[in-house]
Amino acid sequence: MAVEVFKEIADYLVAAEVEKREVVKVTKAFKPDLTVEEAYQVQELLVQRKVDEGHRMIGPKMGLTSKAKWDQMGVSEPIYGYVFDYMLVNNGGVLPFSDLIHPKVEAEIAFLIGEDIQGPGITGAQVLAKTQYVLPALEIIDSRYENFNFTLPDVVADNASTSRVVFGTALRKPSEFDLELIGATLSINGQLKELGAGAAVLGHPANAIAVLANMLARKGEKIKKGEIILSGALTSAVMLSIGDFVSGKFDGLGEVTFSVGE
Ligand code: 0L1
Ligand code: MG
Repeated sequence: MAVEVFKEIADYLVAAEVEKREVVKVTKAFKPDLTVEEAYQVQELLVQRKVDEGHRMIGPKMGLTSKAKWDQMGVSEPIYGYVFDYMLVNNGGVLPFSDLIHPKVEAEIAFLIGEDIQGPGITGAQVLAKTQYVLPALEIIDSRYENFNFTLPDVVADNASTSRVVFGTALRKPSEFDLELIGATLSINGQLKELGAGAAVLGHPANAIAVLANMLARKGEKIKKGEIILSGALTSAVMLSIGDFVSGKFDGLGEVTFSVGE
């Protein structure tokens, strides 16, 4: 019985994404007592649907990894979701606004994983040892819920609001940086909107990847070699509008840009 409801919820959220329309949150429309654990079961069904439809997974992503995000969204723990190939936008490319509902952008550090990472008990230092490269990224989040209004189980079921990603082209060894101190700015149309440092992400972006490895281990899964993983936002998310030119500048990692088209 429960599994049928979970499938119905996954279909509801996939339809909202495909039809580009916001919907009432799941804890209001279906199940007020949905737990975080159940929400991950919904997410798994949603992710499986994308795989069955032929989409290639780029990797998991971490969300809600900073105090800024917790304060912004009224929650207090990290979550994960999954990025797929159809979500990729070229660096310097155009993001069609009409493909999305109410997108926001945030600056992140991504990790290209060089060796499998199997939790539990993984630390940030172990993640760094198994990371081939780090690269800058802009994540575009697009909650399927009205006004980005959700509880923790709602956002977990909704694949952590994952929508689009622009990866930068600079691949650098993590040993070349102190990722805790790395600074980033997020500007729109030449105006500084947000700024942050790596330490905003659970003290160090590698800590977020370690938390992910340990969360995946609870369901017998691991981080896999070759995955490119967003570690979470250094800043608050900024609303996008048609005509915006978005630039994220990362200390030592270069610039990532995109334009918002119609
Ligand atoms: O990547 C993120 O941190 C997004 C997590 C979901 C919360 C949101 O939609 O802002
Ligand atoms: Mg994010």
